[in-house]
Amino acid sequence: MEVRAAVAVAAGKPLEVTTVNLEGPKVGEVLVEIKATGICHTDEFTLSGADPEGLFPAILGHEGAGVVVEVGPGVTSLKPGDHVIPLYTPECRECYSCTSHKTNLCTSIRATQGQGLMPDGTSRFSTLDGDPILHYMGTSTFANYTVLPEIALAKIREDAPFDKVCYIGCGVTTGIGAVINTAKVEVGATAVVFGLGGIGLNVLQGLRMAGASMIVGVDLNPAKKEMAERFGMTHFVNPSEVEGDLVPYLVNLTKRRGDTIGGADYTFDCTGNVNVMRNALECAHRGWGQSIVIGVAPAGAEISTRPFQLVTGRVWKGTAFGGARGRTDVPKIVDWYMDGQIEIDPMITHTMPLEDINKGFDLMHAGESIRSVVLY
Ligand code: NAD
Ligand code: AHE
Ligand code: ZN
Repeated sequence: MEVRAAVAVAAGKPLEVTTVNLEGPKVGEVLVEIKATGICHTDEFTLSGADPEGLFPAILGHEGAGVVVEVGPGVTSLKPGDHVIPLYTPECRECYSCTSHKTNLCTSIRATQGQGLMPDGTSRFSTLDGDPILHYMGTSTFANYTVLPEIALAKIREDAPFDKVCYIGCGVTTGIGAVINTAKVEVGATAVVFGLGGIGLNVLQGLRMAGASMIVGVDLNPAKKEMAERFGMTHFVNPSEVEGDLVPYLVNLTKRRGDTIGGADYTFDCTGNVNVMRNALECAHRGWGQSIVIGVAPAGAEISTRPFQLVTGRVWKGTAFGGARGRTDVPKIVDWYMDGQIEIDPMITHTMPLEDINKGFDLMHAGESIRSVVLY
């Protein structure tokens, strides 16, 4: 069938909105009509050329929601009409990783997914001339129809609005999951969140849900302060306004009564900047502070710190998709939203048709949006 898609033709070039061919679902695959998709910083990261796994031409997008149109042979858990959220971290429930129950990083189709291909090693997308176009993160939600493996779809309730719950496909789950699944933050904890964008705000609301007592937000853009306060931030720090080094400033700010050292129980990097990651680790409390890396750093970037930081009990951890097992956890997060336990609407600051998708990237570059959502 012919579908409308925003194609990433080359690194650093705007997406080209055009008509492409999409083959129907093969064994174990599902054709989904995408109704809405968010634009995450990771899409920008790959489009910029900074992603070591970035391949072109490809159809980006990994934060979608839609409806099942057709299922391929062997698909048993989904049927046409089901409402779904695509999962860039699938959940096969059979591989060594899934059955370990130690990680959400299902490995059953990761190799082909990283090559922009379906599990059988081919692409379903092509140009009208028949040249292949690659998938991205196994989801390719910047197209109004896409094909995914059955194990990469979470079935969700039908009364959930696509234009909001698409954000659960990445940002909401990543931020809240980093707090609940990865850090396992306890009531009364102190926390510092670096980067108050689409991920950082969800870390904030995760911390609020977990009952953190002090939630410090750090961002170079002062315009992020107001929204961050709405999502639970108790103290705002703009590094460019801090006299002296940021780390001792934050260590002192998070010092509790009776503590002579200071430092936060939990810190989170939501910037992808390796210098920020180091600061985040080093302002975690001596002896037990955990620092969670969420941001995705460019090809070639490396983190560093004095090993003494770890010897003295700080813990450096990372998280992908907030440690969430997508088919199991995503429907529950949709319920949280529908029940009013988490907020999404204020973070969706802009919506646009697919034709204007590049404006969403412009708004992100200008720091003017939290989430832009493309409505099909
Ligand atoms: P965003 O652009 O919405 O937000 C980034 C924020 O960081 C902005 O508010 C910006 O002003 C701030 N910032 C940039 N440099 C800073 C600095 N030096 N100090 C303080 N603040 C700074 O991006 P996002 O969508 O929130 O994504 C954030 C990061 O998380 C990206 O690297 C993205 O690729 C990554 N990400 C990771 C996962 C995962 O599963 N691990 C999931 C989604 C996104
Ligand atoms: N391909 C990049 C890394 C990109 C990355 O870290 N992706 C995150 C999700 S970001 C969502 O916005 C992730 O889930 N990673 C786990 C995985 O298996 O890809 C690189 O550096 O090679
Ligand atoms: Zn994302």
